[in-house]
Amino acid sequence: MGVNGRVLSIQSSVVSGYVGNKSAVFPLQLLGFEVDIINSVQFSNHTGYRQGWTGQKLSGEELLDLIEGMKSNDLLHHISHLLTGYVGTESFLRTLLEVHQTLVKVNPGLIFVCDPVLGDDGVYYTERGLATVYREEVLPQADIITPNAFELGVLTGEDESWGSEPRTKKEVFEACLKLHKLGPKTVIVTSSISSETQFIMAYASRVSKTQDREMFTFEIERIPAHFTGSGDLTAAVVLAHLTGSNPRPLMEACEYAFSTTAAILSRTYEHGNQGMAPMAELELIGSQHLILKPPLTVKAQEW
Ligand code: PXL
Repeated sequence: MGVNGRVLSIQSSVVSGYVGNKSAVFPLQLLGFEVDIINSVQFSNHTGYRQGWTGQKLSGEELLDLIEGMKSNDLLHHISHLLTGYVGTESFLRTLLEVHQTLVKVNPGLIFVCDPVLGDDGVYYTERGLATVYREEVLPQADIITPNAFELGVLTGEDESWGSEPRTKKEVFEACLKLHKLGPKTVIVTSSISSETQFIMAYASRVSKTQDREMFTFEIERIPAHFTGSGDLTAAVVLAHLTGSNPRPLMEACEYAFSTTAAILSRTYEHGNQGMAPMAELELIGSQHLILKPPLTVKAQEW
């Protein structure tokens, strides 16, 4: 297999376990992407552990310093994708935008895949002001975004309260349309508890240059546990199947991506890891066969 592209992945990293880059890089590499890795933080473990975590954060200046070094060695021109995930502060998010601008200058065809991490299930785990920066400054630059339903509600709501979380298919696709109008042509809603079914729901919405619209819904088997890092994994496999040198159609790319995450979560769960810290870690390495060739259990429905 040839190389599918070169992703600059700017995400957190943990020494032990699988979130952020630790969750995204291995699948991307398995699926044929070169990955240039910048760790926005390096923590001992993810932040859900009972005894806390230790580690360091990269500052905005340190990030720009790394990019400067790459630039002077002509290492930016072959970057085809920028992938970003959890960002803790508004200032670091704005620096990421500067990095994006630098990359686009060097490669105008760059694809920016942004997971606008803000929170989940009605709870913020970032500074509230981040939502405004995402909405007003980041989304206009992003090509593909992967919010969960809570983030979709926050990004499209009148205020930043979680009461606006869209729950029905109609509400979700209306919210996606609002996001398309802000910039991203592709919106993939990675998980949502639906008021209409007993499944976890996912959604994909894409507008073309001529404003034609594709919309799909996906029903995903619910696993009775919460896993950390699964959103980071999903964003990476969405990037891999939807873009790259042989992109799949939207519907198929999402079937592959959601089926991959579902298979890894279910394998992790079956192996006795029931999603309780300190064991809430994805079995990523042992699941490489599922990344390469996922059983296609998640099927798209056209909306
Ligand atoms: O998966 C999101 C994530 C990313 N980075 C760090 C985290 C988490 C979730 O807990 O702790 C450091």
